[in-house]
Amino acid sequence: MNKSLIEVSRAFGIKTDGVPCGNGHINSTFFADKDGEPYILQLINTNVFKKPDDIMNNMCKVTEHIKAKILKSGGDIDREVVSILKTNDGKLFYTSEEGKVFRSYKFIKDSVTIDGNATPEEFCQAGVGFGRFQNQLVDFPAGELAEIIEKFHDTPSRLSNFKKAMQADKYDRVKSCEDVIEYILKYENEADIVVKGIANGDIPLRVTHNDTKLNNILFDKKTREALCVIDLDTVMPGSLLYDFGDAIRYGASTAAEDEKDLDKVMIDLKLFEGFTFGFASQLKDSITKSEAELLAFSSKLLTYELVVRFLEDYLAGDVYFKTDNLEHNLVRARNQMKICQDIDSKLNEMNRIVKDILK
Ligand code: ADP
Ligand code: GN1
Ligand code: MG
Repeated sequence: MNKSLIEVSRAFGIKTDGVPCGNGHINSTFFADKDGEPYILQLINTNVFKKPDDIMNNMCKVTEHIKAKILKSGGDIDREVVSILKTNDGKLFYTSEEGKVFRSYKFIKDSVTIDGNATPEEFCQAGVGFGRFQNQLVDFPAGELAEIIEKFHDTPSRLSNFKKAMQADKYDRVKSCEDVIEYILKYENEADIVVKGIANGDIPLRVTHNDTKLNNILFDKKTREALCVIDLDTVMPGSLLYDFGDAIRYGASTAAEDEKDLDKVMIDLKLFEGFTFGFASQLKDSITKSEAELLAFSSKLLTYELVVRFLEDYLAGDVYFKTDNLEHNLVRARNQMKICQDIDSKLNEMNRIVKDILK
């Protein structure tokens, strides 16, 4: 790694000691510096993102589009959108001698990510941030974007991958997770509601972020207002419901995604209300009736999808998500299952909150 880091630093004209930054499950992120200014250096996980060219071209197009909007509205392009640092020879990423792929961005100063629990006000700001991001891309020609990971939020396709891993049971793990398998199979009939809606034209296809975890948005350190949406690898055509549901499943939970004590894991309705309010403040005029009807349900669907994905990875031998121990993915799957169950018991109330906010 160190040899790579020296070589990569030279390619971008930056310095880094390889100090890690943030808590992503996919890429590896490091603090860096260029002429006294802070930067981020990121090792792209090419096991997940197999075509770095496509990712960086998408990212370039999307950030340029957003930049133009920010300039028009008198905003600050140094703080409100990701700025890619090109290599010394003008490339969007660098492939090291050992075949590792790196990119670099400006580190957005005086910003923070929230890795623990947000307050309802902060989570409302997250809603504003992700809603604004989607609004900034409302006129972006979706056909210009490469599909980075095929069928990323296609829950039935996730289910079918999970079933294959279950049948193969390569690591003899099925017997340790029968409770979760039973849960997944019990609700499989709900898995196709959004993909079907998109296919038959009921739900509009938009340009969406697709990975709206709370730690994928930067907040202003002082004001705690939403500043900039980051982690743009999965920006591609999708549904507004994916961004809403994924943000809720992660950020409105009362506990971390890998909390083992399930009594601590619930959906906090104040957080749900906060995010919904912020999100709707940016998108109220464009949310369609069919999207509004499924908004609360999308929180369950996206949580269910993560039960399926974490359990599939557990059964396949932990090949996708970064894990700290052999049970990490199973713990995450049980945690997400508890959120699904809690959403089920609160769905009527969540629908009422959505209706109230959108009226
Ligand atoms: P991953 O795909 O692994 O989740 P991210 O792009 O989300 O990677 O980056 C990981 C973390 O690094 C973020 O949660 C955030 O804390 C920090 N980070 C990333 N980009 C920036 C940036 N431009 N400015 C400040 N912090 C950043
Ligand atoms: C990954 O990269 P990160 O940590 O923001 C994953 C998401 C999952 C999430 C679960 C490209 O997100 O889809 O919802 O972990 N990203 C990818 O925590 O698969
Ligand atoms: Mg991230």
